[in-house]
Amino acid sequence: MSEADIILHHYPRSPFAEKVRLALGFKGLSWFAVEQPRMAPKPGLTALTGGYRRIPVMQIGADIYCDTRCILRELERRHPHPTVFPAASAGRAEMLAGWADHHLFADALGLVFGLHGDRFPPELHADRARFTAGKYDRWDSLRMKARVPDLRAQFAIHLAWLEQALSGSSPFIAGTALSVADLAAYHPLWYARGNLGEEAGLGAYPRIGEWLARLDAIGHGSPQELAPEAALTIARNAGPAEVMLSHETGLFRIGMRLTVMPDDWGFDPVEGELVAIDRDGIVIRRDDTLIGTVHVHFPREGFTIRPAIGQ
Ligand SMILES: N[C@@H](CCC(=O)N[C@@H](CS)C(=O)NCC(=O)O)C(=O)O
Repeated sequence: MSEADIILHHYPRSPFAEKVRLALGFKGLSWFAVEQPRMAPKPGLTALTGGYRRIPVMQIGADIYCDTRCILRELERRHPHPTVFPAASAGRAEMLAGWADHHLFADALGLVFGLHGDRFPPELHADRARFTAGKYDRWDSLRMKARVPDLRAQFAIHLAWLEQALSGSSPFIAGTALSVADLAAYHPLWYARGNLGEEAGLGAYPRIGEWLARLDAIGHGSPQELAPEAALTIARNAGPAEVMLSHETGLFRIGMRLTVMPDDWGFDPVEGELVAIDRDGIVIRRDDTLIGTVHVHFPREGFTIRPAIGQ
């Protein structure tokens, strides 16, 4: 293995991981797959991130990329062809991806748990109730079931929008070329279809059906299994790469201690020293007794940044 190898921390049934696996496939990349648990604790993951437990996380040597928005941007920087950020849909594709990652994903998740929550162990319900701090009806099966009719109606509206967006001259959601909007809209439907089969109701939307088939055919590139301990050793033996963000600081001084935390779910703050920040991303440095120095990268969008206590 080399320090530039892509390692994806994931688990097979994770929809957000599927979004990245599809990008890896589209770009025709080889990568290493580390399977992480689907609930906390995830010691082999949080040792790298400093507390962030969401899936997926991408690791390249001692650089740790959290959140699919940040992961896709970094993949694009390192492997620009073929692009998942075509110029013709710049901005628009990101906006649509934000809608899909939240609204479409919430419909799919709510339907899967509302219809078949009993397929998942009670420990998972309890974990997700803590993870989302009470959102999604506290993951209470009865309350989730009661919301199914509303969710069906919401899902139908969102699917109808997609069907319209895929009309005639637009084989992809934001136009003639695949973009992050397609990757983001794909994973909730992949998840709904995988868990609900025909009950997901996708059969009523022929253009979505054709579009899904096109994306299904992309595949995942060439993954190879890697043990979690091996990924930690790679981080320990590597040094963080040169930082590519501009060092624009605004409110924050380089070197100050900060916490970075998602603003929607998975409220685990990660503390470290500011290395770089710009409009789109932030990099913090962590010096860890187990794995040495790592740089942890986050997007700005969807994250809150605060001075660490005592700053
Ligand atoms: N905005 C995040 C969302 C990630 C996310 O919520 N992932 C789910 C899995 S699909 C998760 O971490 N669930 C809890 C868990 O796996 O522990 C991203 O784009 O990466």
